[in-house]
Amino acid sequence: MDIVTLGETMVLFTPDSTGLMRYANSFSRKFGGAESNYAIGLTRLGHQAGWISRVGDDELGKAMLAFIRGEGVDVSQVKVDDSAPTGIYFKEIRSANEVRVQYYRKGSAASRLSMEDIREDYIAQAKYLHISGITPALSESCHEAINEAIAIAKKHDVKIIFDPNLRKKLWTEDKARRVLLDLAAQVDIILPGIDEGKFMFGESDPETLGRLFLDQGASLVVLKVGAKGAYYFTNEESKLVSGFKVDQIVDPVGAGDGFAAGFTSGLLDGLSIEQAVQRGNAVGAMVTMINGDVEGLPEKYEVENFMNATGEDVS
Ligand code: KDG
Repeated sequence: MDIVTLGETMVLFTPDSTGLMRYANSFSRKFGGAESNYAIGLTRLGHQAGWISRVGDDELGKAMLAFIRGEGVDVSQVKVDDSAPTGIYFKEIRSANEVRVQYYRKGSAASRLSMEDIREDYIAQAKYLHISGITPALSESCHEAINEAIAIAKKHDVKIIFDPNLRKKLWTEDKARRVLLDLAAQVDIILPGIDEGKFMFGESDPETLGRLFLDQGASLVVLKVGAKGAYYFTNEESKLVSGFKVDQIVDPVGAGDGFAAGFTSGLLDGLSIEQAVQRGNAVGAMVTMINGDVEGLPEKYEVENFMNATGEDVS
Protein backbone atom coordinates (compact mmCIF):
# COMPACT_ATOMS: atom_id res chain seq x y z
CA MET A 1 0.00 0.00 0.00
CA ASP A 2 1.34 3.47 -0.84
CA ILE A 3 -0.89 5.31 1.59
CA VAL A 4 -3.32 4.45 4.36
CA THR A 5 -5.85 6.95 5.65
CA LEU A 6 -8.69 6.91 8.17
CA GLY A 7 -11.85 8.93 8.67
CA GLU A 8 -15.51 9.41 7.94
CA THR A 9 -17.16 9.49 4.54
CA MET A 10 -20.73 10.68 4.23
CA VAL A 11 -23.51 10.37 1.76
CA LEU A 12 -23.62 13.75 0.05
CA PHE A 13 -26.80 15.30 -1.29
CA THR A 14 -26.26 18.25 -3.61
CA PRO A 15 -29.26 20.29 -4.78
CA ASP A 16 -29.68 20.22 -8.54
CA SER A 17 -30.19 23.99 -8.40
CA THR A 18 -28.07 26.77 -6.90
CA GLY A 19 -29.40 29.11 -4.24
CA LEU A 20 -30.99 28.68 -0.86
CA MET A 21 -31.47 25.10 0.28
CA ARG A 22 -35.07 25.79 1.30
CA TYR A 23 -36.01 26.03 -2.39
CA ALA A 24 -34.21 22.86 -3.44
CA ASN A 25 -36.56 20.06 -4.42
CA SER A 26 -34.29 17.60 -6.15
CA PHE A 27 -30.85 16.42 -5.17
CA SER A 28 -28.05 14.35 -6.64
CA ARG A 29 -26.67 11.64 -4.41
CA LYS A 30 -22.88 11.51 -4.20
CA PHE A 31 -20.30 10.61 -1.57
CA GLY A 32 -17.73 12.76 0.17
CA GLY A 33 -15.23 12.59 2.99
CA ALA A 34 -11.85 14.28 3.10
CA GLU A 35 -9.88 11.08 3.68
CA SER A 36 -11.60 8.90 1.09
CA ASN A 37 -11.50 11.83 -1.37
CA TYR A 38 -7.73 11.79 -0.85
CA ALA A 39 -7.53 8.00 -1.25
CA ILE A 40 -9.58 8.12 -4.46
CA GLY A 41 -7.37 10.98 -5.72
CA LEU A 42 -4.38 8.69 -5.31
CA THR A 43 -5.92 5.64 -6.96
CA ARG A 44 -6.93 7.77 -9.96
CA LEU A 45 -3.28 8.82 -10.21
CA GLY A 46 -2.18 5.18 -10.25
CA HIS A 47 -1.24 4.55 -6.61
CA GLN A 48 -2.43 2.06 -4.02
CA ALA A 49 -4.54 3.48 -1.21
CA GLY A 50 -6.35 1.99 1.77
CA TRP A 51 -9.09 3.61 3.85
CA ILE A 52 -10.02 2.67 7.44
CA SER A 53 -13.55 3.57 8.55
CA ARG A 54 -17.00 2.42 9.58
CA VAL A 55 -20.25 2.64 7.65
CA GLY A 56 -23.76 1.92 8.84
CA ASP A 57 -25.52 -1.33 8.02
CA ASP A 58 -27.87 0.53 5.68
CA GLU A 59 -28.48 0.87 1.95
CA LEU A 60 -26.55 4.13 1.63
CA GLY A 61 -23.61 2.70 3.57
CA LYS A 62 -23.53 -0.25 1.20
CA ALA A 63 -23.71 2.03 -1.82
CA MET A 64 -20.87 4.13 -0.42
CA LEU A 65 -18.67 1.13 0.19
CA ALA A 66 -19.34 -0.19 -3.31
CA PHE A 67 -18.51 3.23 -4.77
CA ILE A 68 -15.22 3.62 -2.91
CA ARG A 69 -14.24 0.01 -3.61
CA GLY A 70 -15.10 0.63 -7.25
CA GLU A 71 -12.65 3.52 -7.31
CA GLY A 72 -9.90 1.03 -6.50
CA VAL A 73 -9.43 1.93 -2.82
CA ASP A 74 -8.78 -0.99 -0.47
CA VAL A 75 -11.77 -1.11 1.91
CA SER A 76 -10.78 -4.30 3.73
CA GLN A 77 -10.45 -2.24 6.95
CA VAL A 78 -13.93 -0.72 6.80
CA LYS A 79 -16.38 -2.18 9.31
CA VAL A 80 -20.10 -2.34 8.79
CA ASP A 81 -21.53 -1.17 12.13
CA ASP A 82 -25.15 -2.16 12.72
CA SER A 83 -25.65 0.09 15.73
CA ALA A 84 -25.46 3.49 14.01
CA PRO A 85 -26.34 4.97 10.61
CA THR A 86 -24.09 6.21 7.84
CA GLY A 87 -23.57 9.98 8.12
CA ILE A 88 -25.09 12.39 5.62
CA TYR A 89 -24.27 15.89 4.51
CA PHE A 90 -25.94 18.44 2.29
CA LYS A 91 -24.13 21.01 0.22
CA GLU A 92 -25.79 24.34 -0.49
CA ILE A 93 -24.19 26.04 -3.46
CA ARG A 94 -25.09 29.74 -3.20
CA SER A 95 -22.37 30.62 -5.68
CA ALA A 96 -19.00 29.14 -6.63
CA ASN A 97 -17.42 31.20 -3.87
CA GLU A 98 -20.02 30.42 -1.27
CA VAL A 99 -20.72 26.80 -0.56
CA ARG A 100 -22.31 25.93 2.78
CA VAL A 101 -22.48 22.48 4.27
CA GLN A 102 -25.01 21.00 6.65
CA TYR A 103 -23.97 17.83 8.48
CA TYR A 104 -26.19 15.03 9.80
CA ARG A 105 -23.36 12.97 11.24
CA LYS A 106 -23.54 13.13 15.04
CA GLY A 107 -23.47 9.58 16.40
CA SER A 108 -22.85 8.16 12.93
CA ALA A 109 -21.25 4.76 12.39
CA ALA A 110 -17.93 6.40 11.47
CA SER A 111 -17.94 8.48 14.65
CA ARG A 112 -17.74 5.12 16.48
CA LEU A 113 -14.39 4.33 14.85
CA SER A 114 -12.02 3.33 17.64
CA MET A 115 -8.50 2.11 18.28
CA GLU A 116 -9.69 -1.49 17.93
CA ASP A 117 -10.26 -0.74 14.23
CA ILE A 118 -6.59 0.08 13.69
CA ARG A 119 -4.48 -2.92 12.69
CA GLU A 120 -0.76 -2.54 13.25
CA ASP A 121 0.29 -4.65 10.25
CA TYR A 122 -1.99 -2.66 7.93
CA ILE A 123 -0.36 0.68 8.77
CA ALA A 124 3.15 -0.76 9.11
CA GLN A 125 3.23 -1.85 5.45
CA ALA A 126 2.30 1.59 4.06
CA LYS A 127 4.70 4.23 2.77
CA TYR A 128 2.62 7.07 4.19
CA LEU A 129 -0.09 7.43 6.82
CA HIS A 130 -2.46 10.30 6.02
CA ILE A 131 -4.50 11.89 8.81
CA SER A 132 -6.85 14.82 8.85
CA GLY A 133 -8.03 17.14 11.60
CA ILE A 134 -11.63 16.12 10.93
CA THR A 135 -11.33 12.66 12.49
CA PRO A 136 -10.32 13.72 16.05
CA ALA A 137 -13.22 16.20 16.01
CA LEU A 138 -15.81 13.44 15.58
CA SER A 139 -15.58 11.68 18.96
CA GLU A 140 -13.17 10.65 21.69
CA SER A 141 -12.88 7.16 20.21
CA CYS A 142 -12.00 8.65 16.80
CA HIS A 143 -9.35 10.80 18.47
CA GLU A 144 -7.93 7.69 20.13
CA ALA A 145 -7.93 5.89 16.78
CA ILE A 146 -5.86 8.73 15.28
CA ASN A 147 -3.40 8.59 18.19
CA GLU A 148 -3.09 4.83 17.79
CA ALA A 149 -2.45 5.15 14.05
CA ILE A 150 0.23 7.79 14.71
CA ALA A 151 1.93 5.61 17.34
CA ILE A 152 2.03 2.64 14.93
CA ALA A 153 3.35 4.78 12.08
CA LYS A 154 6.13 6.15 14.28
CA LYS A 155 7.04 2.68 15.52
CA HIS A 156 7.41 1.42 11.94
CA ASP A 157 8.94 4.53 10.38
CA VAL A 158 5.91 5.22 8.20
CA LYS A 159 5.90 8.92 7.27
CA ILE A 160 2.86 10.85 8.47
CA ILE A 161 1.11 13.45 6.29
CA PHE A 162 -1.29 15.72 8.15
CA ASP A 163 -3.97 17.91 6.57
CA PRO A 164 -5.50 20.06 9.36
CA ASN A 165 -8.84 20.32 7.52
CA LEU A 166 -10.29 22.64 10.15
CA ARG A 167 -14.08 22.20 10.41
CA LYS A 168 -15.36 24.73 12.93
CA LYS A 169 -18.84 23.20 12.94
CA LEU A 170 -17.51 20.05 14.59
CA TRP A 171 -15.88 21.36 17.77
CA THR A 172 -15.05 24.38 19.87
CA GLU A 173 -12.29 26.65 18.63
CA ASP A 174 -10.22 26.09 21.78
CA LYS A 175 -10.31 22.34 21.46
CA ALA A 176 -9.68 22.44 17.72
CA ARG A 177 -6.62 24.66 18.17
CA ARG A 178 -5.22 22.50 20.97
CA VAL A 179 -5.66 19.21 19.10
CA LEU A 180 -4.46 20.50 15.72
CA LEU A 181 -1.31 21.95 17.32
CA ASP A 182 -0.73 18.69 19.16
CA LEU A 183 -1.02 16.71 15.90
CA ALA A 184 1.20 19.20 14.05
CA ALA A 185 3.95 18.40 16.55
CA GLN A 186 3.85 14.68 15.73
CA VAL A 187 3.91 14.54 11.95
CA ASP A 188 6.52 14.63 9.18
CA ILE A 189 4.61 16.62 6.55
CA ILE A 190 1.86 19.15 7.16
CA LEU A 191 -0.43 20.70 4.54
CA PRO A 192 -2.27 23.64 6.11
CA GLY A 193 -4.24 26.32 4.31
CA ILE A 194 -3.25 29.89 5.13
CA ASP A 195 -6.47 30.37 7.13
CA GLU A 196 -5.75 27.25 9.15
CA GLY A 197 -2.27 28.56 9.90
CA LYS A 198 -3.78 31.83 11.03
CA PHE A 199 -6.28 29.96 13.22
CA MET A 200 -3.56 27.83 14.80
CA PHE A 201 -0.93 30.50 15.39
CA GLY A 202 -2.69 33.87 15.06
CA GLU A 203 -0.22 34.79 12.28
CA SER A 204 -0.92 35.40 8.60
CA ASP A 205 2.50 36.03 7.11
CA PRO A 206 3.41 32.91 5.06
CA GLU A 207 7.14 32.95 5.90
CA THR A 208 6.43 33.31 9.61
CA LEU A 209 3.86 30.52 9.47
CA GLY A 210 6.26 28.25 7.61
CA ARG A 211 8.85 28.79 10.34
CA LEU A 212 6.30 28.22 13.12
CA PHE A 213 5.16 24.91 11.62
CA LEU A 214 8.75 23.73 11.11
CA ASP A 215 9.51 24.64 14.74
CA GLN A 216 6.64 22.39 15.79
CA GLY A 217 8.57 19.44 14.36
CA ALA A 218 7.46 18.76 10.76
CA SER A 219 10.31 18.49 8.26
CA LEU A 220 8.18 19.70 5.32
CA VAL A 221 5.43 22.29 5.43
CA VAL A 222 3.23 23.06 2.42
CA LEU A 223 1.14 26.16 2.99
CA LYS A 224 -1.75 26.56 0.54
CA VAL A 225 -2.63 30.12 -0.48
CA GLY A 226 -5.68 29.51 -2.67
CA ALA A 227 -5.50 30.38 -6.38
CA LYS A 228 -2.00 31.78 -5.90
CA GLY A 229 -0.68 28.27 -5.28
CA ALA A 230 1.31 27.01 -2.31
CA TYR A 231 4.55 27.71 -0.47
CA TYR A 232 6.76 24.93 0.68
CA PHE A 233 9.19 25.18 3.56
CA THR A 234 11.95 22.89 4.77
CA ASN A 235 14.81 23.79 7.09
CA GLU A 236 16.94 24.38 3.99
CA GLU A 237 14.66 26.15 1.50
CA SER A 238 11.30 27.75 0.85
CA LYS A 239 9.46 28.75 -2.30
CA LEU A 240 6.08 29.86 -3.61
CA VAL A 241 4.88 27.46 -6.33
CA SER A 242 2.29 29.22 -8.51
CA GLY A 243 -1.22 27.91 -8.96
CA PHE A 244 -3.03 27.19 -12.22
CA LYS A 245 -5.69 29.30 -13.90
CA VAL A 246 -9.20 27.92 -13.78
CA ASP A 247 -11.76 29.23 -16.26
CA GLN A 248 -14.72 28.71 -14.00
CA ILE A 249 -14.93 27.43 -10.45
CA VAL A 250 -18.01 25.24 -10.11
CA ASP A 251 -17.56 23.66 -6.66
CA PRO A 252 -14.47 24.25 -4.51
CA VAL A 253 -15.20 21.50 -1.94
CA GLY A 254 -12.58 18.76 -2.10
CA ALA A 255 -9.88 20.96 -3.69
CA GLY A 256 -7.67 20.60 -0.60
CA ASP A 257 -7.98 16.80 -0.71
CA GLY A 258 -7.15 16.90 -4.41
CA PHE A 259 -4.12 19.04 -3.64
CA ALA A 260 -2.98 16.57 -0.98
CA ALA A 261 -3.46 13.63 -3.36
CA GLY A 262 -1.59 15.32 -6.22
CA PHE A 263 1.23 16.34 -3.91
CA THR A 264 1.56 12.87 -2.34
CA SER A 265 1.46 11.31 -5.79
CA GLY A 266 4.40 13.51 -6.76
CA LEU A 267 6.37 12.35 -3.73
CA LEU A 268 5.53 8.70 -4.50
CA ASP A 269 6.73 9.20 -8.08
CA GLY A 270 10.03 10.62 -6.81
CA LEU A 271 9.45 14.18 -8.06
CA SER A 272 11.19 17.14 -6.40
CA ILE A 273 9.19 18.92 -3.68
CA GLU A 274 8.55 21.79 -6.07
CA GLN A 275 7.21 19.47 -8.79
CA ALA A 276 5.09 17.60 -6.25
CA VAL A 277 3.56 20.89 -5.08
CA GLN A 278 2.93 21.80 -8.72
CA ARG A 279 1.04 18.54 -9.25
CA GLY A 280 -0.90 19.23 -6.05
CA ASN A 281 -1.83 22.70 -7.33
CA ALA A 282 -3.00 21.24 -10.64
CA VAL A 283 -5.15 18.49 -9.11
CA GLY A 284 -6.66 20.97 -6.61
CA ALA A 285 -7.54 23.34 -9.47
CA MET A 286 -9.09 20.55 -11.56
CA VAL A 287 -11.34 19.45 -8.68
CA THR A 288 -12.90 22.93 -8.50
CA MET A 289 -14.09 22.76 -12.10
CA ILE A 290 -16.51 19.87 -11.55
CA ASN A 291 -19.47 19.50 -9.19
CA GLY A 292 -18.77 16.93 -6.45
CA ASP A 293 -15.97 16.18 -4.00
CA VAL A 294 -14.29 13.46 -6.07
CA GLU A 295 -15.81 13.68 -9.54
CA GLY A 296 -13.13 16.12 -10.77
CA LEU A 297 -10.13 14.11 -9.55
CA PRO A 298 -8.01 13.42 -12.64
CA GLU A 299 -6.11 10.45 -13.95
CA LYS A 300 -2.40 10.98 -14.47
CA TYR A 301 -2.55 11.71 -18.20
CA GLU A 302 -5.31 14.28 -17.56
CA VAL A 303 -3.33 16.16 -14.93
CA GLU A 304 -0.28 16.14 -17.20
CA ASN A 305 -2.32 17.54 -20.11
CA PHE A 306 -3.81 20.19 -17.82
CA MET A 307 -0.40 21.22 -16.54
CA ASN A 308 1.00 21.47 -20.06
CA ALA A 309 -1.97 23.44 -21.33
CA THR A 310 -2.46 25.87 -18.47
CA GLY A 311 0.87 26.29 -16.72
CA GLU A 312 0.37 30.00 -16.33
CA ASP A 313 1.53 32.04 -13.42
CA VAL A 314 -1.40 33.44 -11.43
CA SER A 315 0.65 34.85 -8.57
O1 KDG B 1 -12.57 18.29 2.06
C1 KDG B 1 -13.87 17.94 1.61
C2 KDG B 1 -14.67 17.49 2.78
O2 KDG B 1 -14.93 18.59 3.59
C3 KDG B 1 -15.98 16.86 2.40
O3 KDG B 1 -15.77 15.76 1.56
C4 KDG B 1 -16.81 16.45 3.58
O4 KDG B 1 -15.28 15.20 4.92
C5 KDG B 1 -16.06 16.12 4.83
C6 KDG B 1 -16.21 16.99 5.99
O5 KDG B 1 -16.02 16.49 7.11
O6 KDG B 1 -16.51 18.16 5.83
